[in-house]
Amino acid sequence: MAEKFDMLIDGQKCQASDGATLEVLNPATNEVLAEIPAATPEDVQRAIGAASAAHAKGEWAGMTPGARGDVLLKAAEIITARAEEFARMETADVGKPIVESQAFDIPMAADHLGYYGRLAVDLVGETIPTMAGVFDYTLREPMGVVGEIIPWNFPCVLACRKLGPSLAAGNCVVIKPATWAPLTTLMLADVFAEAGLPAGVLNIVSGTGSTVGQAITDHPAVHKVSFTGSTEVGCMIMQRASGEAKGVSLEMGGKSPAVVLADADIDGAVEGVLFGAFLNQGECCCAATRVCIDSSVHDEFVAKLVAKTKAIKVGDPMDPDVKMGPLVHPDHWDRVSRYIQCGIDEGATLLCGGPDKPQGLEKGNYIAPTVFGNVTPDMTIYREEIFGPVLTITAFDGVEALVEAANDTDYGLAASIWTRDLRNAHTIASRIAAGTVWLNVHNFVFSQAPYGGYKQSGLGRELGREGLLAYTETKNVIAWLGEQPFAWY
Ligand code: TAP
Repeated sequence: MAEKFDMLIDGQKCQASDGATLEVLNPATNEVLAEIPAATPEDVQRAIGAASAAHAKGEWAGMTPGARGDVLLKAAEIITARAEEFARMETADVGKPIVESQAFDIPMAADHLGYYGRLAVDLVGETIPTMAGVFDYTLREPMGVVGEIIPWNFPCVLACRKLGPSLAAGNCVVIKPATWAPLTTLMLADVFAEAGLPAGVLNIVSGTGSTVGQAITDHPAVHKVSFTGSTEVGCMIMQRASGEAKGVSLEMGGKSPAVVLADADIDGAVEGVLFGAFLNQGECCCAATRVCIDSSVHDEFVAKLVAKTKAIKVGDPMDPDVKMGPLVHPDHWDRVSRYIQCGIDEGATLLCGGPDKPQGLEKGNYIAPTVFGNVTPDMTIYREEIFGPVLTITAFDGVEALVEAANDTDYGLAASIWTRDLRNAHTIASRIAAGTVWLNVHNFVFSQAPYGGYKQSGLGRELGREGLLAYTETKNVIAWLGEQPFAWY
């Protein structure tokens, strides 16, 4: 029988007020894995009311930063102690290989909370020299109620990426997980209760984007909406939030290039591009989806890459030998499969993989890792975000053409450069319009380093110190200390 999950409003685990639920499918079988509450707009109203009341009460923001940090550190500790349970749930829900959930997702989620737990005591203002008789300083204050909306590809990581800094800064939160993979986010209710977070400070509301997401975005008591997801929905959220001049931060889509120069270590580049392209079935915002390679090393790279891609074991994500599980949902499988067909129809060369389910894996949303050669920059698969295990390879002549190709996109989330030449690496890094540039590696993200996009990939930064400041208001306090009152008239 499908497990029934609760949401969290005002410290109480609950179902939707009208009892409505949504089914969550196991992507490996498409059987029902769980039932979650489908919150109504009134439920969202109640959650935002609870967060507003908690903010007005001031208990959380009024605690010492060290005490707030301790709650986050405790939450990190609980997740770590329950890591295997969280990892298995993440894999069952998203379809990602269990080895990835164990090695990356759950440790990184705990690391995000731990990092912001430690940083909470370091949220400091400045003193600003201005003029004689004036003392000017800044205070970093919480914004109030923050609405957080996350996607389905790294649910636990991305929930903690928002909860860590927003709670460390003293805000109260209403968070909405994605409908296709909400389970580990709902599990965080117990984690934070056990860690000692006061009731109402964190509310977790499940349901569809059009009902729950929109109600969070539109509510006047929400001071900031922090969104991770597609560029299309992110831009719509920005528009809707503009009416009340709400704060908005957006982490959105990508079409990140892997730029392979003539002097690259080709074996290293092949390994790195595989990790960049196929981690999490390619359902990764910063995935290396476009290889832009110097013509002189194209053939060697392609031969080695295709051989290694064909050897990737696709199958049951709970199998520890599997490195590629199913896509998250049948609708998403349709979308990725259509893109692959489109690549074939537009004349790219299918080097491995394809639009059909691999033999014996028809029940789940499986797609074999797919590589296209002879891809030209006008092709749909070169330009649009596919969000699946689909890699395109395009040859260019020389550094200038490669840099131009890397920047020839509406997105600007990330890029990697593969070269042995230090000077080239750093010079090109400065010329690429992307929030993260990796040199001889791809897909590395750290709690302490800022992450976010240029162009249509986003607005604002998460992680690092910048990620904490993004959940604060700066108050400037200007004091007149002169012996006589300041007088003009
Ligand atoms: P979206 O369809 O944009 O959904 C993201 C979240 O927004 C979900 O919780 C969704 O709810 C909600 N939502 C949908 N419509 C909404 C509305 N009208 N108002 C408010 N919220 C709404 O993205 P996705 O398919 O889950 O994720 C894939 C996308 O996320 C890709 O483009 C990927 O690049 C991007 N992404 C970016 C990053 C970073 S860090 N830049 C990280 C991960 C993913 P439902 O689930 O109910 O639809």
